[in-house]
Amino acid sequence: MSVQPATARAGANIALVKYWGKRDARLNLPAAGSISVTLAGLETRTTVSPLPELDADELMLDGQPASAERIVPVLDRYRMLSGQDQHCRVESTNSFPTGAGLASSASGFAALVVAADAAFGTRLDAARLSEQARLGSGSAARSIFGGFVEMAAGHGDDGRDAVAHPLLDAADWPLEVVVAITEIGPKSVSSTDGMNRTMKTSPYYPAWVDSVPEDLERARQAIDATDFEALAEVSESSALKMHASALAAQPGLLYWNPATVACLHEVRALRAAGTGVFFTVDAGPQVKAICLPGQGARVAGRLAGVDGVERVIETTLGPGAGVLT
Ligand code: 2P0
Repeated sequence: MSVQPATARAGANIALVKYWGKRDARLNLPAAGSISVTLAGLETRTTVSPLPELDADELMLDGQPASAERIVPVLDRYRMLSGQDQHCRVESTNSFPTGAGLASSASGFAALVVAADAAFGTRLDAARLSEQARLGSGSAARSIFGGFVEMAAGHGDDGRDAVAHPLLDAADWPLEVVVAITEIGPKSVSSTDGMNRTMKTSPYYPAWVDSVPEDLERARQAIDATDFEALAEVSESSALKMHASALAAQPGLLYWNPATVACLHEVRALRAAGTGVFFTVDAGPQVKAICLPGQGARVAGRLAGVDGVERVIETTLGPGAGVLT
């Protein structure tokens, strides 16, 4: 069988119980589990095309030639699994700004492994696709699935059990998400480097890791009961603890700008006044506001008016990664 061109899409995801730290850097094995929501509107579309004349893999990212360094190991594994020694051109397009703390590596690697699976005809099941995505980027393992998703830290050394699984479909609790962009442009320190520095130098890192299992249990129960207030409490706490561990690294990782902090206060003021909304922040300055169904537009309007917010993106929870053609 020959390698066929294939296109896949995957949504970005936002962790509510955060992933920050690895137990194995080579295999991207997380030090603890995480829980996320997959988004509908922020997505990557990726086409993998075999090109007989190529003697190396090529990457086009948002229409521009880019380094293939991080995708070659992914394609190498598909070449090994399928027994086909074919180099490929990979064309990947994001519907949102790349490298701005909006998890483009998550949707990017999820779309890539699903497109490569179709192109090479390997027909991996969802758990194995999640494993392949994790090897590209830890958070990508979660974007294989839609709605509410849990990533397991796993126990083994080979990473086969460090994969994600779905907790609840988006349709069963259609929360809305507003992203407040407070700074356009790539973030100052990548997640990989930031978590590495936190692991090596932050005195709070062990306490952070120890606190995650209880947060996972609280979040699972909140999702199971569709209890928004309980999910709000555990999610804000997880985000703030993750940033506290990073702030205590040497030198400290300060991902926030003044508008980030202003948005956190705005979200808390909205919630205190009765709006169903809570915040989370990843390794960058953008604020993600998770809203009860029907409340996204109101939250977007308020965050758009915060000093320093460049733009807001409104979206909903969405499906897992899938093949388009
Ligand atoms: C998360 N982040 O749970 C956390 C919170 C950012 C902050 O997963 O090194 O790009 O490729 O595994 O997946 C971003 O980290 O890092 C991330 P690698 P990744 O969403």
